Amino acid sequence: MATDLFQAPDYYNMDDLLNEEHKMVRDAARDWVKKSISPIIEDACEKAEFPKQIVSGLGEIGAFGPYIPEEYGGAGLDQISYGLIMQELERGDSGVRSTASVQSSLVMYPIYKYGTEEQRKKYLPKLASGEYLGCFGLTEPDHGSNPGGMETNYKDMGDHYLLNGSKMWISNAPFADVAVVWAKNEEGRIYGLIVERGMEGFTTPETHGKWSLRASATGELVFDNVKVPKENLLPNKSGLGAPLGCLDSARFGIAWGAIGAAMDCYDTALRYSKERMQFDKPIGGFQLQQKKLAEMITEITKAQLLTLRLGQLRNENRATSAQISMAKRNNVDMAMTIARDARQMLGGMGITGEYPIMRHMMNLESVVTYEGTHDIHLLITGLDVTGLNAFK
Ligand code: TGC
Ligand code: FAD
Repeated sequence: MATDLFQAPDYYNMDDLLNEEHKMVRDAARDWVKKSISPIIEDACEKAEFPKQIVSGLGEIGAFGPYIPEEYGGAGLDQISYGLIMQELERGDSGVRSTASVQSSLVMYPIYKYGTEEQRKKYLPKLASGEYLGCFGLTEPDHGSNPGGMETNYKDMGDHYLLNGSKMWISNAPFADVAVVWAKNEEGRIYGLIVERGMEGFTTPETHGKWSLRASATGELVFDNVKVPKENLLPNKSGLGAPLGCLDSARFGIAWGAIGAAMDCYDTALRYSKERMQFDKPIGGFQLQQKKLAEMITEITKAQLLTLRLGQLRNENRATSAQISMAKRNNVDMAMTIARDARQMLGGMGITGEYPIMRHMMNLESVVTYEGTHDIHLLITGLDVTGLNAFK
């Protein structure tokens, strides 16, 4: 197991723009990743195993529902703190960040925002502590980028709802205690339902054979005449805007998370470039390698500024969905480019698990696809600036 020597780059003194709480939260997450993720992550990825033992630790550091009010078990933090936690977790591994962002933004957020007071009290504290793990079912086998076409549906049976259909590519599904599932009612209107493990007819088969996000468990959600109690419907928002509202929050977290992965790749390549000798000098002394490092730190710095400003706008409730799309798309693309360049800088060593780069590189192939693909986010920006819809 390689020692974690990570040193976070801060080229523009971004720390000066953070308050004491931001730095405290960020440093706690950073320390936890060094202690609890770095020592186990390569092994978990190699075995393609979700390290279940991290769930309670994520709860302890406040990574589940950082911005959910404390009365429901959340940490009551602002959006910048949430972003910084996601950055640090993804510095460890995108799969770890995935577990936390699904739980926070895609499970706790809809229950908090669209649920009843009873639902909040019943589920949020257990999700915040990690006693419960949750998942979010939007994508279906035939409806990925166009979730509005979903076929999963429920019927009103008088004293309960009857849920049928299936979801696929669902993070956390194989281990989830609860699932927030999006389905159409008899009028074709989309609502969220809380489905619990153990309900008859509900299964969560695991998806195997992934070469990306291997430390995150992915699976299907299958509903075969599942009787869902009526009190499990999230009543306070309906339509596609309800799940998309959750995605705004999760995409914001990914925009920060991608910076973490990029930082780790840059930091690894920088250190290696000073140690690795070729032609009797460190490879960092060659102009071609310096070009890569200089471009990496430039792009990381730009991404840091973008997300910090977006965090300020989110704190003021002024960030638009299109602004979030731009940050998600830009930062994931930036991280992918940095991961590829960093891997090359390590030569043959770059493909081994001795260094984290190849793992980040493979993970980012999922991150660029989920929560809206690279192309979908470009079309969202295109629509926003032209007013013309190029989706359909
Ligand atoms: P469209 O007609 O544009 O919109 C339908 C309704 O939704 C509203 N809306 C939003 N509301 C809140 N936030 C947003 N970001 C919103 N975007 C749109 C919109 O105003 C409208 O409301 P109303 O009241 O008029 O009905 O919908 P469309 O069918 O044309 O689709 C638009 C499109 C393509 C942008 C959208 O469907 C989309 O974003 N597609 C990508 C799908 C996606 O991101 N799936 C993610 C699944 S979850 C996941 O990947 C988790 S991975 C987690 C992990 O492991 O970390
Ligand atoms: P498709 O929609 O079939 O897209 C295929 C290609 O066509 C893409 O390149 C896309 O950009 C392009 N395309 C599609 N429409 C257009 C268009 N109008 N114009 C131009 N190009 C277009 N979903 C959940 O609900 N919950 C989860 O927890 C979750 N976790 C995931 C975890 C992993 C590891 C992965 C890989 C996915 C996860 N997803 C989850 C699903 C993810 O959100 C979808 O994979 C994603 O939205 C894309 O859908 P798709 O795979 O069906 O691709």
